[in-house]
Amino acid sequence: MKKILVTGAMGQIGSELVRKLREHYGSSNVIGSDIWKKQETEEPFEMVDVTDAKAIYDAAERHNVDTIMHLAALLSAKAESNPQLAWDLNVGGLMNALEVARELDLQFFTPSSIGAFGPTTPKQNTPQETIMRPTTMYGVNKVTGELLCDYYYYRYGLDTRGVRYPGLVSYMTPPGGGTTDYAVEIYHEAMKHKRYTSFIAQNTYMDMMYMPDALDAIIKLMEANPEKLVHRNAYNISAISAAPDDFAVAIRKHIPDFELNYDVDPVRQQIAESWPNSIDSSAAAEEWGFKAEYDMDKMTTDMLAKVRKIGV
Ligand code: AKB
Repeated sequence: MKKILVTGAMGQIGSELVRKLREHYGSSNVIGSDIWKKQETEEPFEMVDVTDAKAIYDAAERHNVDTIMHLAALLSAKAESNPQLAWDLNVGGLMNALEVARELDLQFFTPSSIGAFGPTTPKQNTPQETIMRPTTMYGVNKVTGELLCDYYYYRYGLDTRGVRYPGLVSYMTPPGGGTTDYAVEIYHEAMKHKRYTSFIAQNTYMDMMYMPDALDAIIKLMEANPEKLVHRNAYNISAISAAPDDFAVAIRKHIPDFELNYDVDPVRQQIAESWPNSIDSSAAAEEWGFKAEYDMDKMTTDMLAKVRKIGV
């Protein structure tokens, strides 16, 4: 049975991942950690600032974990507004977590992102291995992270694994500070006001995925036969390539008078334009059986039902 420390457990992925892992491996075997928590946050939970290597070490050792899932990070738009903090948290925090994993010999997962690609990367069906010259601090952090994870695998034999996430759509915890955040906001605003003003321009395509597929991918990858993992750090994975209008079309099947307008944010638009339109997930499919269950319509039906239920 696995015992896992999750950093960034209060974030968009972390909050749902901890829940899912607890269902899968048992509550006491999944230790959430972050720099803050809610009153109702369930134990086991540790207050851990990932820029403090000793805090990660102490939490991992105290709970005798065999795996770290390192999620604590600043997203792309926030990273652009504070590049120094982004480097310290996204690269410094990762380096600290990797060192703890090396010292305690732990299995290690951390996500990269479509943000690791840049304007010179092929835009359509972006290959697993291709040009990676990102023009954002977040992208620089993510490429560095992929290389660091490779380094720890080749140099120390550490069992590091990772995926390149697209924009993630979920209802439980808002993303905050990402370029793909519009894909979450649009559902909440559709439900509340039957209209949304997108900060990403019409016809700007990016990869997207519904959270249940993103969580399944982590478990599947971490349980995969290591001998099959040729591209172990940072597999392209995607479910949907979409522009804002594609969300509107899907939402109108449930809310026919939904209105979509545009008020483009130049910073996030520039980031979006530097990323691929659609990425090729075939290496993940071949090497560990990645398969997304949710397409745009299925995701939209579920997302609207969940947003209605929680009354946001
Ligand atoms: C962001 O927009 O920054 C993230 C990502 C694609 O990594 N959602």
